[in-house]
Amino acid sequence: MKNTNYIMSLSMAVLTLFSCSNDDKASSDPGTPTNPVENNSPNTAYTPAFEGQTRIGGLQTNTEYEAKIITSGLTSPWGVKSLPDGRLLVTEKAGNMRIVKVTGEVSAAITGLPAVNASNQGGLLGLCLDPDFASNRMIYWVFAEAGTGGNRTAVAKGKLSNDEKTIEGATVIYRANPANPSDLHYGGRILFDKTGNLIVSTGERSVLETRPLAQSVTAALGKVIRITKDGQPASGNPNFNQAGALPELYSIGHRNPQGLALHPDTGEIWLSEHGPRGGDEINRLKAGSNYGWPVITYGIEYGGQKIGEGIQKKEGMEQPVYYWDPVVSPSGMTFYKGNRVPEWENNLFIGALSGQHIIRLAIKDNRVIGEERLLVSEGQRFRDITQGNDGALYAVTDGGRLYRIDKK
Ligand SMILES: [Ca+2]
Repeated sequence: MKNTNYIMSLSMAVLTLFSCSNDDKASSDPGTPTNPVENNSPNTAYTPAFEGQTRIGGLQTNTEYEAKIITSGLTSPWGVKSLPDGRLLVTEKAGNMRIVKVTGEVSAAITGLPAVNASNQGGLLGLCLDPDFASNRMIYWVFAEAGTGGNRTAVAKGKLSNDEKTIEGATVIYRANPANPSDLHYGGRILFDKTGNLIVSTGERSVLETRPLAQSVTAALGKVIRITKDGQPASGNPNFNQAGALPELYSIGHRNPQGLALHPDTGEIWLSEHGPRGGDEINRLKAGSNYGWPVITYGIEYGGQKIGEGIQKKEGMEQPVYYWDPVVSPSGMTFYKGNRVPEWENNLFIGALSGQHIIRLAIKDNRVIGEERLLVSEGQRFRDITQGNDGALYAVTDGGRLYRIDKK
């Protein structure tokens, strides 16, 4: 009953807010929230830290848009980014990188990449292009690497050859220590921040032995790191004020963050992470902050037990901007910029794996004000989504599809 009141008062507030601006057709009007999109019961009776932190009112896109399958010929694609000419550069989990034309033609596998460990959740993961790609043709990517002591999340870079058949001079520039035999929870997204440094998300590798390392500033697991193009700690990184603290750390206390996006207006970094049973999160990153895992969480163990002390809030630990219970498994994400679909301006789009849809979150003053589920009828596990240079959204699915989503 309390939740219903939240939502009713929120929708009225939003309605009032936007009814004032309808005449000037404010491009950021996301629509009027209605009932939440989630109908299933939560796994817990945990209480949100603030109104609208979960189960916000539902939205519906009014502008006519369409989703076209460009190709179904990919094999477990994991990351997608637009090249300057509008073609898509895609990673496939087994270790291949390919270029896909918007007409659907898929290139042969690009050679020259270091070997990946593709067992279970590992493989070739996220990618990004150098801000100067048009002149230097440099690409950066994350992968699961087998080595002494087990597996690591690793970062490599290389130059796309002029004939686009190979990556020249591929070099591993960073490895997240310590290694562990687990082949789960690698994190795996990468982007350039507004200072020209690389931001990389790493997972806590899932097993009970490594899970607490998400809180350790001497381990690179369950972190966001900020490094130069050569893999060195970036200047201006936060100081965690502890002996042995890794100088590459940007934020700590993450579980398995598979989504990163740069806010187009603020330049802030937003992150998605998989929770356990309940407790998937969207976080807005602040340098030097602790995002709580596994001390605080809105989820429980898969077997139903509480995690740690079973607490959701603690001094010195950040609250998620938004969370889901039950989980939707949020993965790659991007902010939408532009007015092809006017109500999408500055909205956050996230691929949902177990949820089998694309999540649209409308955000105002760093709080979620509405949620929509797109492409639900496709029945696909959406792994990554990006905005192309033509303004359309492009999304890849575990089933091998690449979608183009745009105004009709
Ligand atoms: Ca958290």
